[in-house]
Amino acid sequence: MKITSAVFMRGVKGDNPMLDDGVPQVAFIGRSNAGKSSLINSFTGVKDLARTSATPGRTQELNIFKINHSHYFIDLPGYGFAKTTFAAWTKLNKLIYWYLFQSKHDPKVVLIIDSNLGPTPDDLGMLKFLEEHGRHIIVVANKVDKIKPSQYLNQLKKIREQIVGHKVIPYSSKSKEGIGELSNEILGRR
Ligand SMILES: Nc1nc2c(ncn2[C@@H]2O[C@H](COP(=O)(O)OP(=O)(O)OP(=O)(O)O)[C@@H](O)[C@H]2O)c(=O)[nH]1
Ligand SMILES: [Mg+2]
Repeated sequence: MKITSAVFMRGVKGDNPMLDDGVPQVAFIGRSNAGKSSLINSFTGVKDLARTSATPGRTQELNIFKINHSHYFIDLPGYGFAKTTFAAWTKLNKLIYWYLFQSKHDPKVVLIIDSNLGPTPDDLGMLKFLEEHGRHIIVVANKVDKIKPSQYLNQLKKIREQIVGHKVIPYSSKSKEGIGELSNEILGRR
């Protein structure tokens, strides 16, 4: 489906009436630096829609974007980022945990992993939690442009062996490889 509009609505640190207005939500989660915000920018074609950074820990709130007047994309802070104070780390993890598992919101979840690293223990733990909570899960192996061409097939095979029971979409925010498949999964075919 073509993206016709993508607008930043607001950043929230907890519940907000906007999240109750019935617009379907798609949440982007993953380790810090996995490329959640970059994926939103490349997917929507709006370069600086979501703030990105080479330094992990950039996204600190639930950032809500409205896509095609039909969906909210929720850019979440990353997990597994320890280079901050324990208090700040705890607060961010609480926010992620609340939104995904304790609130009444039931977003489609796009779990983004770094395809060069493969799924980390944190990623696999998150996947398990999501499964236990019956979430609709889409797994994206991001940054495939960074895999050596000779390693590409083998690396994806290794990732797929660890992500059992889910489709894994190879993606690159740089080259936009995988954008069609991801669009079908997130927004549906047209
Ligand atoms: N080569 C390459 N680099 C990428 C890709 N996606 C993201 N990056 C880079 O990875 C870094 C982190 O990207 P972000 O989008 O800020 O990551 P994030 O997951 O939102 O990080 P936090 O907000 O800190 O949790 C940036 O330097 C991006 O330019 C990709 O597909 N290919
Ligand atoms: Mg981010």
